[in-house]
Amino acid sequence: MISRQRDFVLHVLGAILRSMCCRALSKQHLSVSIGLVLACVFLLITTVSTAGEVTLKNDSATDGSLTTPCHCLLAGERVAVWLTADCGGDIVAVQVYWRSMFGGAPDSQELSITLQAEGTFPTPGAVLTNASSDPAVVSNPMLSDGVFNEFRHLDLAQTIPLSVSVTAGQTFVVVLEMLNTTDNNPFAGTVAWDHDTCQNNRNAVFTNPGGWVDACTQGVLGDWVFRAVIVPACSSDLDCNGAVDVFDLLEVLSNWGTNGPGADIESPTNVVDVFDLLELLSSWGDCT
Ligand SMILES: [Ca+2]
Ligand SMILES: [Ca+2]
Ligand SMILES: [Ca+2]
Repeated sequence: MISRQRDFVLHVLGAILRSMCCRALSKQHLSVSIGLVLACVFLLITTVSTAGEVTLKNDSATDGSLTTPCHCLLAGERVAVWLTADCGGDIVAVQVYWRSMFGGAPDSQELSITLQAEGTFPTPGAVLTNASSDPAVVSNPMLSDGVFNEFRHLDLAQTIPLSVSVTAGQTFVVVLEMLNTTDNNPFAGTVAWDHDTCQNNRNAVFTNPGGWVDACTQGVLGDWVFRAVIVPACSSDLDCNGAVDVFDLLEVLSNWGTNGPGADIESPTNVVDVFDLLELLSSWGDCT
């Protein structure tokens, strides 16, 4: 009897607390007491879902209209972007923004998109390998005008997932090899650059003749809009120190209620809220 009464009291208290949590947290009030936050954490811990992905990029293009298409490439030429992984994890997708001058270009099938080692700028290194030791080469990518074209498989039939392991601080190169000529054809889809300068040692072109050259010295005025999507090995390790710890907790709290991209580790995205806190706490400790 005593046990049933205790369970009943706990059940009622839990319901009251959940109600308080939902009201307080839905208003994004960090002023709610620490005790209430901790109680909410333990009551809501079962709602944690999978961690998110991180997109690496050099460019600042938030909109395709804020790019310039480069109608400058011959068949067989290549465009390369150097990206650096903040934390270790797996590259699971690459993205290429593709556009024509006026829009409405037909889709273009190009030769390949390859992930390569850092090499020595402006020359990329060896081709990286997939988790199953396949060369990390997306064959015959189909690129559409005016969108970020994302590739998550190595083959057109989409049977071989892209999955390349990288370590924290590792630099790698995304290389697109052209099958079609876009030089002097503003109606063709092609690669594009952003509008706030071309960063050193990040953008290259393989010219024919000439070989690998720094794109910034060839009239390219911005960063190529190529990106890589990574699933971090430990998404809650916000400062990449190898553990989910108090530094990461402070980062979440200091970004509470904002869209702080450095602390937005869990859906809903674009807001740092209790779900990010729960994800962090559920993975507390050393990254494995
Ligand atoms: Ca730029
Ligand atoms: Ca950390
Ligand atoms: Ca979030």
